[in-house]
Amino acid sequence: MTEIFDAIKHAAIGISRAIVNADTGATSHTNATGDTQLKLDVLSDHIIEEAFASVTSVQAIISEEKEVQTPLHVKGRYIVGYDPLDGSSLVDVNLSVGSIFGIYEGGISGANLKAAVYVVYGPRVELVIAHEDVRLYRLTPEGAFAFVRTLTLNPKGKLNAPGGTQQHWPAHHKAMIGGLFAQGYRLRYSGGMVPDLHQILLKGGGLFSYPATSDVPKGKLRMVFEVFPFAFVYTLAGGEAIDGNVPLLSLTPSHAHDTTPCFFGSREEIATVRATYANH
Ligand code: FBP
Repeated sequence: MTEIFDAIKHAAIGISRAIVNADTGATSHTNATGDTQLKLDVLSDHIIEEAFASVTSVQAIISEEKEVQTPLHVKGRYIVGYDPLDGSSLVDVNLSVGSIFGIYEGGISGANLKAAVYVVYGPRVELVIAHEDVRLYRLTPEGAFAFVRTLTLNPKGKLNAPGGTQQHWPAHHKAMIGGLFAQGYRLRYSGGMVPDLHQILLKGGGLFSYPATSDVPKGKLRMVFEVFPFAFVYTLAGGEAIDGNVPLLSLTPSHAHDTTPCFFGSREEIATVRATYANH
């Protein structure tokens, strides 16, 4: 596993440089989910592919930017599913973006996730590794990731990050989100799931939600590349991650690009979600 984490660290440094220096214009290609690929998405994908090419424990990689798996080493134990540059449209407005990695053993399902890593490219470059516990690292001027601290979620937080277009939220979801604000929760939503979930995790807790809506009935966020890795991080940090009813890590996609409604948070906020969604 260490060599996988090292490859991710290496790729993260390359991507952080690309964000600062590379062309951010759009390509004419669309990815498997139909989004227009930015040059930076493609570049980040190449950087990650190159970083994993020599890692013999990796059997295959699968990117949010590609339709199918890329086989690497037949005797490798792990499949790495990743989103090379999540929230990439935010680069042009100079907000934080991120890379997300799930390390699977024996097929891509929530239960087969063995570790998760994400990188936040913001004013600082930070990397979080969830494997046995959840650890925060920060990129130093010397180009190394220095350990900062172990991350845990409080049983209850103060932040609320509600995703999706409100016009399309179901009534029970709207009432739940309104109820949290009525209790004093503060809105924190940038539109990038990596920095939004990172903020909640570092500030001790709260709720990030991306529900089923009338325009995206199965949610927007992808299980393999986005949802499972963060479900692993939040669960290991002492929080919970559910689809409204069941733990996200109990789900198995029928296609690598499947999406799901998702809720990540501290235990109290997730109890509120469970109570709200019990009859829906
Ligand atoms: P992309 O993969 O197209 O970048 O979408 C992912 C994402 O940007 C998440 O990072 C974020 O949480 C979500 O979409 C925001 O969606 P919305 O603007 O609908 O709330």
